[in-house]
Amino acid sequence: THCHRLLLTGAAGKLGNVLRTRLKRYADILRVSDIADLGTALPQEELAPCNLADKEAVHALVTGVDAIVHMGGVSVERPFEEILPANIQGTYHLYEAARRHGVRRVVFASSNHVIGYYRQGDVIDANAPTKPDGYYGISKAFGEQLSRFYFDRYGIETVCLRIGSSYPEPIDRRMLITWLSYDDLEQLICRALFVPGVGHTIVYGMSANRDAWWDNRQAAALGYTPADSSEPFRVHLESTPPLPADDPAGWYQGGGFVKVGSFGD
Ligand code: 15L
Repeated sequence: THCHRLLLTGAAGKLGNVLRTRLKRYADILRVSDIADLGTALPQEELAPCNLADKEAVHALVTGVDAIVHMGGVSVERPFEEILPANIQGTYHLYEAARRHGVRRVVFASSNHVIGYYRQGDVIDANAPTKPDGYYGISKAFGEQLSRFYFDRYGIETVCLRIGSSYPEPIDRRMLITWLSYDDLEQLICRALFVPGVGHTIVYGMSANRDAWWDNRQAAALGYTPADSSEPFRVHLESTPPLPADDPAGWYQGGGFVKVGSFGD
């Protein structure tokens, strides 16, 4: 459960910033990367500012690392022109660099938005056909497919984490179901990094919440045993007003993402 040099992309992002302190436990050196300002290097850190859309820069970024936790890219629904360089070209650059520089394991931050157009209440596992709820979800489905290809062709192992809603606490009714605590996120990443022989695996990032839309036995097979649950927040969240019955955000697993776009014309 330890490696020499671990690369964390998206380290200045919402979850990246949380992982920046937590992932140090699992590596001698944590190389932290982002297009945004990373501040000053903390102990054990190597700062590596990088635009994922810049192929040569990504090759330099990946040189000398043992494993990658890829959190980088746009993390919400945006116009395709913004998703393309960061999420699609960027993830391609990362896998090409991993191949060229001999990296054998990647943990890819996918998202529940690859299956966002399933209905709330439907129960699916990680083998269900994708139903992305926008360009962001499509880019994450691309990352899942790309990593599948790099495993089949080159043997680079990836665990894709279809993260639900990773926040300090669940903050709306949907998150009673989709919430992933930071401790559980850390545990899942640790399993994804160090369990031998994962091949190419897709798992859901959810805590041990009472109700689930996702059958997460692929995560259980990695030894993931979530410790947290949204249950302590239920009484409060169920006292907040429900969404109107005609609001699609309440129909689909992707929630409000199904309403974002079409950006412009
Ligand atoms: C995501 O993929 C987003 O990155 C995050 O901001 C949340 O909105 C989350 O999904 C969610 O579905 O709650």
